[in-house]
Amino acid sequence: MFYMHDNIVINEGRKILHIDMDAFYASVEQRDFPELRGKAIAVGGSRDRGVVCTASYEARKFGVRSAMSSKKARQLCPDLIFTPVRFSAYREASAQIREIFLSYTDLVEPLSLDEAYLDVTENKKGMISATEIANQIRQDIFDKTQLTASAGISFNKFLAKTASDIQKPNGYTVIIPKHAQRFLDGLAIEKFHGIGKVTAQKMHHYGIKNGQHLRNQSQEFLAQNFGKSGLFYYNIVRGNDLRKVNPTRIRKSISAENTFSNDVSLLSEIELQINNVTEMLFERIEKANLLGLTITLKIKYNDFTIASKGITNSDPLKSCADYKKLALNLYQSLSETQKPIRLIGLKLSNFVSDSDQKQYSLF
Ligand code: TTP
Ligand code: MG
Repeated sequence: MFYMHDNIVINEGRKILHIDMDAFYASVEQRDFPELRGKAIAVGGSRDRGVVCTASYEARKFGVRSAMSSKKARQLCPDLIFTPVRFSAYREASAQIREIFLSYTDLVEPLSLDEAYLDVTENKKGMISATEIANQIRQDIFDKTQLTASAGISFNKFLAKTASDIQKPNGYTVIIPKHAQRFLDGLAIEKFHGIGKVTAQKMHHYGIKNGQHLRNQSQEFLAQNFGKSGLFYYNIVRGNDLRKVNPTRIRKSISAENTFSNDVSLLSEIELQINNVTEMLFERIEKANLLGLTITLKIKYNDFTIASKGITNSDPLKSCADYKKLALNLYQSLSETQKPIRLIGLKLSNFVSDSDQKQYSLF
C-alpha cells in the first residue's frame, strides 16, 4: 500500500537507515596505530599504482580525496603520511558492524565493507524512533570498534543515503516526509546519489542545478536525455523511491575490465594490461571477501569480435600472483592472437558458500 502525502509517494511509512563509517580505512589505521591519530594520513598509494583509497579528515582539509593519485595528494599536503592497505583489519571491523546491524533487524543490505541500508520499521528491540535506533547503533559501533559512523534516517533508501553524508563525520541527519520535498528541491544536483560527474555536467548544460530545476523537467525530457535513469531521477526528486532493503542480494560474479583508448597489439603490452586488469579484479575480490572457482577472460578485438575462455578450479585461488598466472594462461590458450585488442576483462564466478569458505580457509 502506498499513499500520497504532499505529492510524495510514501513507501508504506518505512523507516530506513543508511549507516556509513567515517573515513573508514583511515580511521581503522588511526585506531590501530595511535601515532597516526590527529595526523593527515592517506591509505593506499602503494608505489605500483599510487592511488589514495581514502584520507583521514585531517588530510581532507588539504583537499586529499579517495581515488586521487598519490602524487597529487602529496602536492596538496606535503606532510601526508601514507599507510598500506590492511584489508583483513577492515573486514574484521566490517563483520563487527554487520553483527550490530543484525541485532536490530534482519533487513540489512550491505553496500560495501563500511555502509549498509537497514529497514528498522519493525525491529528486534521494539523501538519506535528510527533516530534513536540510528544513534544507538552508532554508539554500539563505537563501543565495539572505537570507530565512528554517520547515519541518514528517512522513509526511503535514496533519502537515507543522501542524508548520511550531510553531517559527516560522526553525525546524523533525519529527513521526515513533511520536509522531504523542500530538502530535495534545495539539493545541488551533484549531491544526488546516482548522478555522477558526467551526468551532473550534462544537467548543468540544461540549466538543471538543483532538485527544483530537476523536478520542473517532464518525464519525457528526462527519458529522452538520460534514458532509463531519467525515469529514476524523475521519481527520486519527488521523494518517490520504492526500492526495498534487500538483504538477500546475492552476487553471482565479480569482474573488472579495461577498454583501451588505443588498441593493444604488442605481446608485452597485452601481458601488462592483463596484469592490470587482474590487479583490479583482485582488489574487488578482496574487498567483497569472496572466494570463487571459475575465472573467465574476455577479449574484445578491434573488429568487435569477442573471445572468451574460462577455467574452473577445484580450489579457490588465494593470491593475486596466482590470478595473474592463470589469466595469462587463459590468454595463451586463445586461438586468435593476431588481432589488435580493444578491451580485456576478467571475471570470477561460481562462488563457494560461507560454510565452504570456512573449510577452505582451514586448509
Ligand atoms: P567511503 O564510505 O566512500 O569513504 P570513507 O569511509 O573513507 O569516508 P566517508 O567518511 O566520507 O564515508 O568508502 C569506504 C572505504 O572504501 C574507504 O575508507 C576506502 C574504500 N574506498 C576505496 O578504496 N576507493 C575509493 O575510491 C572509495 C570512494 C572508497
Ligand atoms: Mg564511509
